[in-house]
Amino acid sequence: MEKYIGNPILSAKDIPYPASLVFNAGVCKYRGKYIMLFRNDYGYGENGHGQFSGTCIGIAESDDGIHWTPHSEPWIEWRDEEVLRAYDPRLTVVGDEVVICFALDTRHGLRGGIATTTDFENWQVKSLSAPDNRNMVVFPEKVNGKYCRLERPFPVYSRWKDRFDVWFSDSPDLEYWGNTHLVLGVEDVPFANDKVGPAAPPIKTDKGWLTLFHAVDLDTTRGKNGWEDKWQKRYQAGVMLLDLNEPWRVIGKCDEPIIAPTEEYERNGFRNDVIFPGGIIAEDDGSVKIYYGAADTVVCLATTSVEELLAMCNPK
Ligand code: M1P
Repeated sequence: MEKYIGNPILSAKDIPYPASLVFNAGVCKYRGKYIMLFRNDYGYGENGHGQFSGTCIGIAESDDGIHWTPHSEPWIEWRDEEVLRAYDPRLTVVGDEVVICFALDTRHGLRGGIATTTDFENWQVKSLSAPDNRNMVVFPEKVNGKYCRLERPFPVYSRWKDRFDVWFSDSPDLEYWGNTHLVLGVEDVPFANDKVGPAAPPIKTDKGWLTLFHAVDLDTTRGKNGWEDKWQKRYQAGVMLLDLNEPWRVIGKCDEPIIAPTEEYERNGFRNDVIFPGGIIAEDDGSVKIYYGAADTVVCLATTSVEELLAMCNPK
């Protein structure tokens, strides 16, 4: 795993409209171009200390997946009587369309959204989950005739406050979701004590579905950390291998983080020590590009290979 020497690959200074934090991007390779949708929290301090005046999703394009050109306008800013904002997009090419997963803050809870597009100009919302749920990501092909997704609901009554896990559901049409299974619990990850959640879309290999997750540990001795008054968590990236036919079954998993916050741009920002992968591209030569938000402030790139990721998954 190598962090790109030119990191970050996208940050607020590159954006031709108001931007404060540019992070947590989804990326796909579609019709000959790399496309990125990224989160932009803008207007820092305008609504009081530590507040942003808005969040939008921006779009950027690239010919090589490394050098990016943002469009002159945001892609969407979703705000209405019920929805407060949309953010943290993830992109999966399924057949000839792109499935977009995103999180929505609403007046009645956090919802996971799924939409489709074929041109990034017109898009149709297919489903919005019941609250509270987010970090959804869709598999690149159907399994047993169904679309599949990983997700991270927020069960606050049964597992005390922060104890959030990775779950699986499937759907005949991206609208109706069921066949729900627990995939990965916080207790299954030695470097998490708070939550684990889905990251970038799974990659199909002959050994299984290779997929990243974020793993969060909380340390209350950390004190003030980042721009926020109090931030005591650390986000790191892990990888696991899921069964090809029963993708809720973990058949391999890393024992240590595969991307940990070590660099200045990961250790210091709005929230220090956050690695939040949302995009992955498996290239034809076996190399892999991983896109991750660093310190909730910038978009970064790490490179590896399918082979190396598989080797990190110890059989379970
Ligand atoms: O600050 C770290 C992350 O916190 C939230 O993620 P989660 O789903 O784990 O609660 C989100 O605000 C995410 O964007 C952010 O990177």
